[in-house]
Amino acid sequence: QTMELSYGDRAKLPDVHPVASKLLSIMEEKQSNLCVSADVTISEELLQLADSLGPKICMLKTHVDILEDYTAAFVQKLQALAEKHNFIIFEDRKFADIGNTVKHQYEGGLYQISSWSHIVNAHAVPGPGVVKGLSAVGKPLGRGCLLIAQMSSQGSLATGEYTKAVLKMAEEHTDFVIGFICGSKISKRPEFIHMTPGVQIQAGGDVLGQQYTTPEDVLYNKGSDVIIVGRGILEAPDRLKAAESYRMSGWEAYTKRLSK
Ligand code: 6AU
Repeated sequence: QTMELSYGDRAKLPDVHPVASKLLSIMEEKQSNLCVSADVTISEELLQLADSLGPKICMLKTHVDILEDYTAAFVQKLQALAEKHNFIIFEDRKFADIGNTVKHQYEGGLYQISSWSHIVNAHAVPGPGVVKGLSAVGKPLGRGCLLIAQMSSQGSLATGEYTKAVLKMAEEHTDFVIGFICGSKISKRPEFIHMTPGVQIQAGGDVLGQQYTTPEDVLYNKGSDVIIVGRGILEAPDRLKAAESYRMSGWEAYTKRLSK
């Protein structure tokens, strides 16, 4: 029976990636393992969400390619809000191509993701080249990457041996990969951060295959570190109240786990 390290302890591990360390420190300080998935299509609404929910979250996840009015000025404002409220920005781009292509997609194009997003994620399907390509751009900027080891959607192919291979790929690139998108804890290495989407107060799903589990299940039973919540908060009558309730149940489940 070994005592589990707290987020704060893990932030101080000698081999922890700087971005992972920053996130873990924020989690400890703000008592929040909540990442809000800001899946809205108007940039003003996204900024307003970031400003109002900012104090409750450790991280804000974006899908910039669903915005209908994206501008460079928008990301500057988002960065300012991340500073103001002390949260990490995670662009959920899900890179999944050969190294040379993802390098361009990460650095260039309309969005220039590497210039503003602290964290991005990638599918491991292409093999290690996808990590090497992203790392060529992101490492010099001090960015971090999550590998998608499992998915929350029904019928996901990211299971079993695939998940194990993703874990191995992560272990071979710890200078850039800081953790996973996953349903449960898959690595014992405390420097890795496990992040889980498909979370709502009530288990269930949507009509397009999304499957939901509860914060308690994800953080206490499954041993993940961060809950990623979109519609559970976005579709609530009072988003701030909903965010606070996810923050609180997330934090309670985590503290309960620590004293297991
Ligand atoms: O809470 P929801 O269902 O409204 O939103 C969940 C968010 C969406 C998805 O694109 C994303 O989480 N997501 C991911 C991520 C974060 O990579 C992986 C996955 O397996 N399932 C999932 O829902 O923005």
